[in-house]
Amino acid sequence: MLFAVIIAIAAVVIIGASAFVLLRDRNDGLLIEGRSPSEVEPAPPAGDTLVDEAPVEAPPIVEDAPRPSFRERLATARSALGGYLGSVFSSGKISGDTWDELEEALIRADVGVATSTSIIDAVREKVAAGEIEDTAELPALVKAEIVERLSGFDRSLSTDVVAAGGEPGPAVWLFVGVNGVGKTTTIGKLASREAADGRSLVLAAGDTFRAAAAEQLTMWAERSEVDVVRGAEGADPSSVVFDAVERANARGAEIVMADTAGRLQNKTNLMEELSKVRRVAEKGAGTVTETLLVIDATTGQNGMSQAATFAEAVDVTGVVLTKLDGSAKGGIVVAIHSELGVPVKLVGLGEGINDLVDFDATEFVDALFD
Ligand SMILES: Nc1nc2c(ncn2[C@@H]2O[C@H](COP(=O)(O)OP(=O)(O)OP(=O)(O)O)[C@@H](O)[C@H]2O)c(=O)[nH]1
Ligand SMILES: [Mg+2]
Repeated sequence: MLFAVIIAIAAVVIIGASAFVLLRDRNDGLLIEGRSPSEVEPAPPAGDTLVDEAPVEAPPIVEDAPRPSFRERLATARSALGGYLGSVFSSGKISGDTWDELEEALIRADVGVATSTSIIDAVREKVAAGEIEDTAELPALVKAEIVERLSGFDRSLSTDVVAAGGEPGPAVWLFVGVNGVGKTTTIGKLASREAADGRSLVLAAGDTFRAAAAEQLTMWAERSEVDVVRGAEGADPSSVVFDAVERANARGAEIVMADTAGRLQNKTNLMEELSKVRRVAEKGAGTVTETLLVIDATTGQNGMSQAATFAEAVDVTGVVLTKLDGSAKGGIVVAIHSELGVPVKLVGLGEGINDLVDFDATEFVDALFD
């Protein structure tokens, strides 16, 4: 009898301990996600093997967060620039050293050698003309020179197929760039924004290199309830884009946003493939009205060398500069405009669906300098 009671007590203790461990592990799972339980995406239905097959990290869901401001998200870039320029601006009377220090500071902030030199030459002329004498007055002059280099660009995203030399039909926006810069995420964010504005869209999963890429785009498409056209893994990306244009045309959709696989700019065959995608996008009823080069701002001057090669392969109409919320120093914005002559049209300020904003030169420069 006593033996039976001991067994029963032991069983209760073991079951209780197991239940405690199980519950604690579940809670840990939620905490590791870093989100509250209500924000965690619902589990896929049983039997859905997509999640197992595709190791795609779902972008974080911050659907309700307001669109961020440059000021708020450029804090890291601002403090980097402040660190480089602070001592130059506070050194007192302008001397020969001022120019060397200013040049070094601008180059360290990713403005690029050629652009830094041209900014300094312009500022020096004003100082020589007696406009200012003290370094404390330099920031205003440097800011004005930067704003001038960012001015006069058309940053709108065009759907004007006739202006682009085409016939009435879907406008195609092509997204290109090296691996991991944020092409697919940008399309996801932009699709959400354009769909909310009442525009009809079709997404083309032109990254056929990895099955996971189409999955990732499909997840974004589902969030915005827009149509997506996919091909088999390894399929010709041109044919996927062609099919998406056909579908858009049949449905009277206004825009096709075409994703492409990330590629290194020195891979000639892959750059040729991109030129082909662009050509085939216009074989049917579509007209490419935007070719957007996506650049990761944290890659600094490396992004500039990518840009030149991409611009040769496809006629780049604008740049999407992503990850400006990260460790980017921001000066690359100036280099892109003055060295490539192409405007930054959109800026990525985070991973969430609302973290894509139109580029605004004055707001950007104020956020960097103030
Ligand atoms: N912080 C931050 N992260 C971003 C931003 N844009 C994209 N990302 C992240 O960058 C990573 C890569 O994004 P993707 O959209 O998959 O990049 P991709 O260019 O499509 O990559 P490939 O298809 O592999 O060439 C993801 O973790 C995104 O969440 C941004 O503006 N800020
Ligand atoms: Mg991608």
